[in-house]
Amino acid sequence: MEKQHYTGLIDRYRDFLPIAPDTPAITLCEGDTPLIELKRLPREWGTDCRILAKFEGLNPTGSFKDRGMTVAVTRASEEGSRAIICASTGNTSASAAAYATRAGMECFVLIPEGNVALGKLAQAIMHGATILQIKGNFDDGMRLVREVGEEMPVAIVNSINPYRLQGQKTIAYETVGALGDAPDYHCLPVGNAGNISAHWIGYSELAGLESSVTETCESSLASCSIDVPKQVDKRPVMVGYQASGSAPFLRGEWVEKPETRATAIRIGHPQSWDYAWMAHRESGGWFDECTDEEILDMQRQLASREGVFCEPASAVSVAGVMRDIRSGKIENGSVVVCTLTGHGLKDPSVVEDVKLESVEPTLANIKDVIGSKLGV
Ligand code: AN7
Repeated sequence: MEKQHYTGLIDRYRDFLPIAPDTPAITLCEGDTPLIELKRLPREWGTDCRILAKFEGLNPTGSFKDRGMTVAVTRASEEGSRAIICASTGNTSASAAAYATRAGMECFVLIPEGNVALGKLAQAIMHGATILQIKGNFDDGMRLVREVGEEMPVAIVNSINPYRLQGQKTIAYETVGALGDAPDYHCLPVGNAGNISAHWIGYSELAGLESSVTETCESSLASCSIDVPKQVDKRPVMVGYQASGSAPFLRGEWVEKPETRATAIRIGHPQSWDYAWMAHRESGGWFDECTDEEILDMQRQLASREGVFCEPASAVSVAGVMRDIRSGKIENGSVVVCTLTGHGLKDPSVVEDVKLESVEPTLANIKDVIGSKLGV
């Protein structure tokens, strides 16, 4: 029967994903997110670059992780796994917990004590995951997950699972679908570095070009020989931005004690280190870093001037783009896409310093405030 409505990534892109025709998809109708053109900020910066936000916060659990998770969990379920496991700075755990529930599987998540945004924690709890809060950071959790995966019957759904990257490459598909071409630049936050690698796989496939990331990644898939028809002639320059306290790609080596208020990307040992460098080299791109202050300031600007509320980690992409446009590194007239990886509602603590005052419920009080704001 023909599908009447959008039913998720796997149904839409099954031919381009390592999923057999008759495998039932474990889905929450992820993907198909909007590409929102920024209007006010580019004008203020005096640029005629087009800047578009791929707003991944509108996925079912509020981040891009759902794209990878639908593919990884569909495969794990098909292979008969009873349980999945991940280490997470928050979003992966929220997504894993939701998709495990869809699949009727157990979900175990390792999270760093004190450094996961409240909304993400609420999701993992509400979806019924078993939460292992560790006195350590994401990198410690990741090491443990790798070890336990060798000894226990649990499928790892971190992005070291190549099916995750296969799902996430669809961000590139949708971007090209919306623009009719690849953008000149695709900019995004880099933590564990799976997403930048996945974007590069997608763009390379659509351009009919070889990429070492695609090759290496596909060779680690059980059975995968995907032939995507060529749709565009070019690939974008890939630009990865990190938080200064947590910027191994800028230091050129792993960072032992990563720190940043953007907890989603508080990662010192990126698992897709080699892939991200391949994308960097093959696209002629670069990595750069922003301070927490720059990140939080841009998060606020996107919310208050563009109407787009993303989480702190996501805002690093636009903070970096602003600087690179101003310096001329990104030339005037370019088409720039920024992946806004997660929703601002995930982390309500960004407003914890704001104290609201209550007033008596009188018409005069309300009119006073409106009058002074509007100058009438
Ligand atoms: C909002 O949830 O690693 O470079 O464990 O949540 O592919 O790791 C989250 C990563 C960017 C970085 N933006 O992506 C996790 C986790 C948001 C994120 C990233 C993350 P990668």
